[in-house]
Amino acid sequence: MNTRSATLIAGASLTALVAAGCGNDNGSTERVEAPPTSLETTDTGMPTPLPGAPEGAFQLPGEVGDDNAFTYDEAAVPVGSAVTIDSEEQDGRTTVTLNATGLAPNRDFGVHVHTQRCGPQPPDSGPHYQNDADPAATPQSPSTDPAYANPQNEIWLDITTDQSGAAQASTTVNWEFRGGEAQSVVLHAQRTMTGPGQAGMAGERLACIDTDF
Ligand SMILES: [Cu+2]
Repeated sequence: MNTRSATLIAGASLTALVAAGCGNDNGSTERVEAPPTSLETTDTGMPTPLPGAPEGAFQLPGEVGDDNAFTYDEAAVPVGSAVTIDSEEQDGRTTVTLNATGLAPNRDFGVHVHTQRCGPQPPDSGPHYQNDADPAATPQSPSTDPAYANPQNEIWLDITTDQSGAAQASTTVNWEFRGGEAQSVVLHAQRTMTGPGQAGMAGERLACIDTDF
């Protein structure tokens, strides 16, 4: 009986693979007959975005690729939701635009450009990118001085999603990025605060997307 249920599960997995567009019609029969370990290997080797998921779709940490987009909170940032970031530099100015789809509807997110690439843990993306770096900031105590942690010296792209979970934001600053020092965009749980001692803070990190600026 164990063998039979294992076969059924394998069959169900195969259906999922085919539905995801990753199956090979000609190989279907062979895959059904493959031992479960082989199917598991195939499963983890699959590209992770869901069927029809747009580029930049969020995944769970651990499914590491070249350009990661991790969700740390599947309720707010479901697997398969997506954020695309465009950045244009011209004449010493930079415009960054965000387009989001599939996020939790009707809620706020604080959004910023961070310095490090996304990792399995929310803090991996490091502090905010600043044009003029706050001399008082340390790795343990990031800048919360409004003279530095503000939307002219950092990139802030706070959003409020509509009822479908979509949102757009755009910001323009009077500087260009230093190459390689801004590597991700982080979605936080709250709108970004601006007061002394809390400027730039926006609650927990819900998701992170690798972005080369
Ligand atoms: Cu941030």
